[in-house]
Amino acid sequence: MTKNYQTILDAFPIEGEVVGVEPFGNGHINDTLRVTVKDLDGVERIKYVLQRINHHVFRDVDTLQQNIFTVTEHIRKKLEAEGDQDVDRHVCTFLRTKSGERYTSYEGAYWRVMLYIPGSITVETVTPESARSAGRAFGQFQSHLADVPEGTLGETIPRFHDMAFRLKELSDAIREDSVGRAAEGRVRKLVKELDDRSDDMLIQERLYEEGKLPKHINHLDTKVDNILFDKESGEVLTVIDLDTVMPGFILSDVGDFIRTAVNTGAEDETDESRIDVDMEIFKSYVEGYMGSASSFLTETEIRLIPYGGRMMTYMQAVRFLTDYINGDTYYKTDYKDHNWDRAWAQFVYLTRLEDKAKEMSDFMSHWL
Ligand code: GN1
Ligand code: MG
Repeated sequence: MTKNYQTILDAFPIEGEVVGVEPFGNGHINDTLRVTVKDLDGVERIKYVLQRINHHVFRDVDTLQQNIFTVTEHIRKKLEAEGDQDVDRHVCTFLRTKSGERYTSYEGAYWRVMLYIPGSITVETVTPESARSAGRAFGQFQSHLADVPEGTLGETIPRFHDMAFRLKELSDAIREDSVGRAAEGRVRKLVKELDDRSDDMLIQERLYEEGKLPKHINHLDTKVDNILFDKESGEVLTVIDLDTVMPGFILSDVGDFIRTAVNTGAEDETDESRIDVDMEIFKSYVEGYMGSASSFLTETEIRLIPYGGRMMTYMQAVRFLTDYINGDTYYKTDYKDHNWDRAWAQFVYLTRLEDKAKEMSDFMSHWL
C-alpha cells in the first residue's frame, strides 16, 4: 500500500488498520480500489471501496456527491419503511469525511469512500433467475426514486443520454478527425450503418416533445456489471455506480440491461459468432421488471422496451466510435483498437437485436 492511499483514507473515519488497497472491478471511467483492514477484532477483511472520481467526466464534483448522498439516503428511508431486514446490503453507504464533507481532494484529484458490502459479487453472465431478480430490482429502483422532488438532483453530465447530442458529437469527431482515424474504410462503413438508423433512434426525443413519453429518475448506467449480486443466493442486492442518476427515459435503464446481460458476447467481443440475443434472459428480465414497474409505466413505454435495447446498443456504438475517432480520450482502453472493437461489437449486437425485434415485441403483448 502506498503512503498516498493512507493519507487519503485518513480523511475518513476508517475503522481498523489499513493493510491493503487493490484495484477493484472494471469500470471505464473512475478508478476503483478495495480496502482491506485489520479490523477491531484482529481479523483482516475487505471493508471499504475507495474511488478516485474522474473529474474530467464529472466536472461538478459537489453536485455529483450531493446527488449520490440524496439518492442513497432516499432509498434507505424507503427500504426501512418497507421493513427491509438487510438495508445495509440493499443500498450503498457513503462515508462523510471526518470534517463532514462528501469527498476529499488530494493533489488535484477527488476521492470518495463507501462501505464494501460483504458477500457481494458482480457478474458478466446472468441466469434466468438472476435476470428476473435484476428486472425486479430496476423496477424497484425507479419506483423508490419516483417521488424525489423535481429539481433535487443536478445533471451530473449534461445531455448524457440525449441521442441528438451523441450523434452531433460523432459528426464533430469525424469533421475534426484529430488523429486521422475517420478515413479508415471500416470507420466509414460503420458510420454509414449508424447514419442509416439515426432517424429511428431519435423516437424518444420526438415522443417527449409531443408529450407522449414521460421522464422518470433513472440510473442511466444499468449495465450488468453495475449490479451487485449475493454470492450465495444469486439475488440482486443493489445497483451500484450512482454517478448518473438523473431524470431520463425508462428505456435507458431497461435498454442497458438488454444491451449487456442479454448479449451472449462481451461488450468488446471480437469473435462475432459469440454475439447473440439470449431470449430466455430477455423474457425473465422483462417478467421481473414488469412485476415491479407495470403500475407506473405507460402503454407507449411498455411497447418500446425492445426498442430500448436497440437504442442503448446503438448509442453505445456511437459513443465508442466517437471516442475511437477522437483518439481514446474518454473511456479507459486496454489496447489501441479497444474502442473500435467495442463499437463494432455493439453494432453487430444491434443487428442481432434487429433480427429478433418481432419476437421481442410479441412477448410484450402479455402486458398490453
Ligand atoms: C461507462 O463507469 P462505467 O464503466 O460503469 C459510462 C456508461 C457507458 C459504459 C459502457 C459516466 O460506465 O455511460 O454505458 O461505460 N459511464 C459514463 O460500458 O460515461
Ligand atoms: Mg461501473
